[in-house]
Amino acid sequence: MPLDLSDESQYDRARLRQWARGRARSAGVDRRDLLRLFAAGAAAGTLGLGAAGTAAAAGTTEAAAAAGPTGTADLPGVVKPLPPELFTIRGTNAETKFAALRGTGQLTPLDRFFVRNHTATPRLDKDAWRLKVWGDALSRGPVEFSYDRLRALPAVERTLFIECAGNGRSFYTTQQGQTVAGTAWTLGAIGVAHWRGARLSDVLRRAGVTREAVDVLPRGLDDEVVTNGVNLGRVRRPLPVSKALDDVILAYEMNGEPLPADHGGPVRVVVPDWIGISSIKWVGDIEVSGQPLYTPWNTDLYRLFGPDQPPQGSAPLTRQTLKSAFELELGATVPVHRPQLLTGRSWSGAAPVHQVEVSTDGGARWRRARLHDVPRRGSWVRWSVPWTPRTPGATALLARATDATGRTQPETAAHNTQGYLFDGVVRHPVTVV
Ligand SMILES: Nc1nc2c(c(=O)[nH]1)N[C@H]1C(S)=C(S)[C@@H](COP(=O)(O)O)O[C@H]1N2
Ligand SMILES: [Mo]
Repeated sequence: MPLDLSDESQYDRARLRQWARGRARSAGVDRRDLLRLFAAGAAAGTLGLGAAGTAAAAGTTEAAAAAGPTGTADLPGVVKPLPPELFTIRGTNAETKFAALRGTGQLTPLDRFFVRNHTATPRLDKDAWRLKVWGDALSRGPVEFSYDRLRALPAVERTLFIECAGNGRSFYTTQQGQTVAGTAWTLGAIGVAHWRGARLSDVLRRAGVTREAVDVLPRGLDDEVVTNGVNLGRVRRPLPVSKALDDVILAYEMNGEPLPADHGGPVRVVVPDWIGISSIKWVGDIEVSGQPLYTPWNTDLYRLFGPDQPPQGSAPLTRQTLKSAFELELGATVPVHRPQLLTGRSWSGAAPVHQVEVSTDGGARWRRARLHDVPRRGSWVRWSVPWTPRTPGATALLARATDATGRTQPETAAHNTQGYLFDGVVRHPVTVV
């Protein structure tokens, strides 16, 4: 396949052109600036795009982002170590190896939780950090929250996954022979953590959110995203006010620890069940708007594009889909005639997963797996199946989940050009020797 799946930037640029043509009201990027930029042949970010929002909000973000990004030898831009037994590095990102989850509990340990960074992890000082809530749909705004003030609000705790919309993307190509753009994840762009934080709804109510509010736009304090000389501004994606007031968390703890830098410390947004981009890390300000807001992340990115979709793409993506993964390397070697326990995990953004079936003969016969967790919304279930391989040679292991809405993973996933929401049954290659 000649396509370079890891080249997200070329693809982003093409999409951005469409967006500039079609959108009059945008948050954080001035439409005229964008058009000038395109006319100038996408000269490197000289127009100062992305100095977004109010001057006050911009001031806040700069004050808090005092220190520059720091990285490790493993990947500049990521703070924690990324040993090859635990992670596969993909561009600026680190994918969790599912084999490294075998024997761990329901929660993904912090040392192996995947990292998806558009740029680099910023080092923020929690005492200098401020969250500014502003916009035209507040009766008591703008309001600022320090870390201590946020922690003084009533705390909520939930076990929830964060999963990239592109998780499983590489299987569109390897299983279905289709061209897709974006990071070539296998299945490890997901982690489950126990989060503790304040309710976004409590913060919005204290800022006097009005009935006119339509969109809520959290924005990260990490660097502005520049792709091929086009400055998209800081990472930000609007949430409908209904979701923002429902179950969204401003998290400051992950698995009982202060939120690690790579996962958005000191404070990130956690949006239950929705695609990972919704859960903005290093949140510095939140705009509450009486008008719908558009950013690159809800216009040309994170919608479905393709022949079956309207030209502007599907509606912005929200809930995650259904998947299953074995806790085993792809292409693992397993000994013949030796009894073993196959283990894995299944999850859905729509409902608890209550049934998992496994095939060890390439999909001819299926057996029900034993579930090791009580199925819960927003998390995954661990499962196992005993297996004694009888014949040497190459074969495929398959796992397919069914969630409480009655949906089962299909044999093939519906193609879209950016390879989002893969939900097909993965044929996991193994060799019996
Ligand atoms: N500020 C900011 N928030 C962000 C991102 C980012 O690059 N910057 N990446 C998003 C994407 S695409 C995903 S999948 C998740 C990944 O969260 P994690 O790195 O903690 O696993 O964070 C989201 N929030
Ligand atoms: Mo993502």
